Amino acid sequence: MERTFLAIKPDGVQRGLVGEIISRFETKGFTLVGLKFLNVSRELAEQHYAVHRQRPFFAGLVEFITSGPVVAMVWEGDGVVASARKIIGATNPLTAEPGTIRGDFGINIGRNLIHGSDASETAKHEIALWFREEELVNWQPHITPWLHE
Ligand code: YYY
Ligand code: MG
Repeated sequence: MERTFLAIKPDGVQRGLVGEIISRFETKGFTLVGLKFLNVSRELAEQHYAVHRQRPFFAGLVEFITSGPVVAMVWEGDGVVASARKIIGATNPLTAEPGTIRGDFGINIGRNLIHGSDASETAKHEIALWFREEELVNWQPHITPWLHE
């Protein structure tokens, strides 16, 4: 079963949007398999955003993501990687479609509320970076027959 890594960034936590954001994935029908609330170390932040190392916004991004607690999550379901990216919306909240998390709650690219893995391979890498295997819960929600034929 496909999995993705999502993280509610410090702005989402500080603005009291944790419940609202989790709700979008829960009501869609995806399955929560990992959840933790943590202060991100500089080392983890730099590893997580390693692909952006050379970009001008990298230092500010690491500063921001380590500035307050984040909610790190793993969600499971068919097509969850691409679907979660749609639910999250475009990187810049100003141009993100209304109805998406970023489109509904943000106005600035440096405060875009949530991270979501961009591909299945990236998701595997990010899940391993943020979670130990025993922190992930394998379970079968009772609602499954009402979501799948
Ligand atoms: O995957 P996504 O979060 O939508 O965007 P990325 O292109 O991977 O960039 C990661 C992160 O960096 C983005 O969520 C905000 C920040 N950022 C920025 O502050 N300024 C930019 N011009 C581009 C990205
Ligand atoms: Mg990205």
